[in-house]
Amino acid sequence: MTDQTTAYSSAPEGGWTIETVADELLRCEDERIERPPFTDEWADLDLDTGYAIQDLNLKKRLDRGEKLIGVKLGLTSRAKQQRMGVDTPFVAWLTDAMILPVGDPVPQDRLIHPRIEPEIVFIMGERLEGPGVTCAQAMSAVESVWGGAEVIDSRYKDFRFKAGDVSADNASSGAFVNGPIGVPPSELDLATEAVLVEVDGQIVDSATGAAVQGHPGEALALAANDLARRGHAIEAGWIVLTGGMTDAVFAPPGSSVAMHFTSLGSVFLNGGTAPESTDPAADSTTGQDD
Ligand code: OOG
Ligand code: MG
Repeated sequence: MTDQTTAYSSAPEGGWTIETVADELLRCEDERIERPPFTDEWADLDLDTGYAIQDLNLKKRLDRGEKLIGVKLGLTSRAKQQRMGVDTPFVAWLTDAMILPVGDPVPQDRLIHPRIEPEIVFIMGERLEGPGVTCAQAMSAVESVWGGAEVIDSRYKDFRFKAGDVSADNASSGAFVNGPIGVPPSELDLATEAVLVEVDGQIVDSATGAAVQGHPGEALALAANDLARRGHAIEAGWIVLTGGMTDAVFAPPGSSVAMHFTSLGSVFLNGGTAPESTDPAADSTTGQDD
């Protein structure tokens, strides 16, 4: 994809550790390097080890000035689980560096191979602390519901990973943007709220909120309960991305993606232009031919 694709590090002598994987993942993110999954070399890198790596890198993100603004769920729909070959939903961190201002193009200059997926997004009115949180309790802590688009970007080549790899990689976090309308949860039926995914003028996929754990509130409850195991609560004011409702679509330079929600409006994302460090010939392509 870029001229940097071979610049990943091989396993240190003695094998990978939580610290060395964390460093390598953040370096790959900062330098736009894709690499093979660590589980190729470290078979015991499981979900919880991945969480320890994720938490270490959250600390580094905060130390360099980013602010923690919420959480995202990964692999909460069958569509995502089947495509990625991982069937465990899990939680990762959102910082303010991942906010994509409305109207901005896909930030190709800081991403490796972005893909976009539609998500139901919550803004929390109250703190939500597990364990034992139910869907109804979770929904009563929500202030508003939004339609959103997440721009995911795996540090793993071809998005090939196991649960431990992807939890370590902060669930392929990249950027996200919210739609134009936020409503109180009582104003709509989230299970039947639908989305149409449009790429370059064609509708390529669709789903309803029920695709996400039966109801996106179940995903929120799952996040609260999972975070409780890790000593965290979901705080008032946080943003929660409940997980891709459909498989993600590619977002190359020059593409045009829109997510049309039935009640929550449309989110439009322009694929932007190729970063200067990549093949200069890419400037003259539309992204559709490659
Ligand atoms: C993992 C990221 C998962 C979602 O909504 O399921 C995620 C991936 O697909 O690379 O953000
Ligand atoms: Mg997502």
